Amino acid sequence: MQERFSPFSHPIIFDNDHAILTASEKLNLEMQGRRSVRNFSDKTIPKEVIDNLLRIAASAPSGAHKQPWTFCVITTEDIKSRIREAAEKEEYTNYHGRMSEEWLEDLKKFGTDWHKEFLTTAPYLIVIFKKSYDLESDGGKVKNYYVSESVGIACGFLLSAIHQLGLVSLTHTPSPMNFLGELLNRPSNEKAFLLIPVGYAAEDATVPNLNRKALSEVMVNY
Ligand code: IYR
Repeated sequence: MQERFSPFSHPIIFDNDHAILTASEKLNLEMQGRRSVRNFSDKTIPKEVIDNLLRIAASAPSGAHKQPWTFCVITTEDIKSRIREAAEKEEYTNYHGRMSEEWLEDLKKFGTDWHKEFLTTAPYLIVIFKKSYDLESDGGKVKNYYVSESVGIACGFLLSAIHQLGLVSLTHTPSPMNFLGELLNRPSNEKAFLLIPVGYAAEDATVPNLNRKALSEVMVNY
């Protein structure tokens, strides 16, 4: 039988000296350059890269280590077109009455509308599904815990890794997202959580000018 515990060994050695502070500053600077991008190049990326990105995402912690996620990777043009068509249909309704005036006002600085060209341009679409519960082969339900927290953390790992490789992504939430489960034939225990196009930024890509809150506004020291 496998032992319940084994010694922990970190793959990176942290040394509390100046060099390490510099490394954390460098990582901070690199991560500050991460942006949500809506203008994608159609240039392809080796599938092996996506496989490794998803290994990273799937290494995230989860409630009771249940790993309550499924990552669907879409490259087939026909499926991308059907996703785009369905997403644009929902978004058209969102932008023409379903979203409040306040919401539309909040979105003005992003220049978004119901057109979702990136859904057919980006070489990869990753749709993350959360498993509210697990299904056994006999149809029995098995409980998962802190599902949204777990899947959210996995998506954070994924976005960070995509950026650190020099690629770009967008956290897209066409709403409602039920059409994704139907289109991709997902079982009833899976609910679409996020749709993330992944690729290179288009050469003429632009991003809105936004300011991040200062650390002093988001951190409270006790
Ligand atoms: N899902 C819509 C609207 C939208 C909502 C939020 I909150 C954003 O930060 C950006 C867009 C869309 O994708 O256009």
